[in-house]
Amino acid sequence: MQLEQYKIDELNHQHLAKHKRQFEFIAAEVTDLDKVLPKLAAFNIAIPSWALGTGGTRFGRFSAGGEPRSLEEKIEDVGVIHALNKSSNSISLHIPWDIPENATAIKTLAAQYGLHFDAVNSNTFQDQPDQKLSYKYGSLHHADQAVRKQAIEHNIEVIKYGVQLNSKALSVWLSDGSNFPGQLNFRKAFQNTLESLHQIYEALPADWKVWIEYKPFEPNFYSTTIGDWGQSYLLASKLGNKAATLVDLGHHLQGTNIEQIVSLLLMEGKLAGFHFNDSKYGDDDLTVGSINPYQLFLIFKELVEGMDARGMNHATDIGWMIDASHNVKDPIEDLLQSVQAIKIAYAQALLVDKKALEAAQNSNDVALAQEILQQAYRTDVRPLIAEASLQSGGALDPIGAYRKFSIREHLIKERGSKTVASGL
Ligand code: PSV
Ligand code: MN
Repeated sequence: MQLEQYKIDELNHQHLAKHKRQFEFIAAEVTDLDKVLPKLAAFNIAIPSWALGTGGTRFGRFSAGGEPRSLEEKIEDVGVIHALNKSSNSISLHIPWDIPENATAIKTLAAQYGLHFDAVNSNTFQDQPDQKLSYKYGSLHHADQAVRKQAIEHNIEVIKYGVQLNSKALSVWLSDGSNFPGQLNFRKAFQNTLESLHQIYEALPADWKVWIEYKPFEPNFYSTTIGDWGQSYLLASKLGNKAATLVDLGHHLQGTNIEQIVSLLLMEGKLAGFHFNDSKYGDDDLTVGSINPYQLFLIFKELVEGMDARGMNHATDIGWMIDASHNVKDPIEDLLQSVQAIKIAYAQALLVDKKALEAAQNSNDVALAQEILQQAYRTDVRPLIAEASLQSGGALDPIGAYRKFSIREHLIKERGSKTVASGL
């Protein structure tokens, strides 16, 4: 379904007076408003093709109804999200869950919604029905060269799909690891992974990157071959400057200082991008900002400072993406909430008084440093985000608009209540 602009404009109009009051109140406090608003308007977060259906656990999966049945319908759903928030202008495909059979037609459809294609993701963590060799004991790290070869060829095929779609990066997450001590020779597993990634790296077009994601556990519960940022960084450094580390917020053990990891990767030019989500226990894939919004803010504070130090463009020089699972929520609502949470953290990070913070740090004024950070964090920046959305033609309140237009009800009518989208 295509959301007509006039409907969004009409709805915005009904809430305009209230919005203007709220916006003017906060705008008076922001020193660089003329710089902050365009940055917020330019900031986009990619939507993964596998997050448009309801997720689930191994115990069950409950459809939201009206789930997209094809890649085309997934693109339509991202189109709805982008029409409402003007901040989700790309989609990231997971192969073979979403194979673009006719790339030209898919690109044309996406363009109708103002969308392009973000990184393409390979999948060597599941066996496909027509697959010769199994990934039960891993893929790129496998002891058997024939399995490694099959996994390398799959990644090269994914790059080819990506080239047809004008993607610019291959995102690799391996589930390779071991379940019991003694199962694996760590050094051999690492060397095999490096050698396999090297062959994939060689197949990258000149303007492409490979993003190496890490994760400490699941589905393996004793070791993971790319288990943390150190292992990912080591691989990325050995491969060369087209390789960098991808940080998925859920892929850390409890208490890990993610903002410090981000800051150092950025300093070394090795931060490829993000998979945003939130978690309380492990890789919970909860809505971004639903559990620990302060951590998200602290991450963005490092991002803004680190990107500015390297003269990077906030909107385009890092891959921003959501990687979440919505077991009980409407996936579109969850994604809208996630994008809003990311933009809130970003806006708060833009408000940090950098000079004052630097002075406090240099004089070891710990209390003042905390005050400065929390002054920004405790600012209600939502009217700034609403204003940026309004100026770009989006909704002042994307979720409110989604509900007002009864979009899920329309999708159920069109697609049925028992559809199941491809993905995990
Ligand atoms: C693995 O948990 C992961 O975070 C990787 O990014 C996969 O591509 C994705 O989730 C699959 O759902
Ligand atoms: Mn991920």
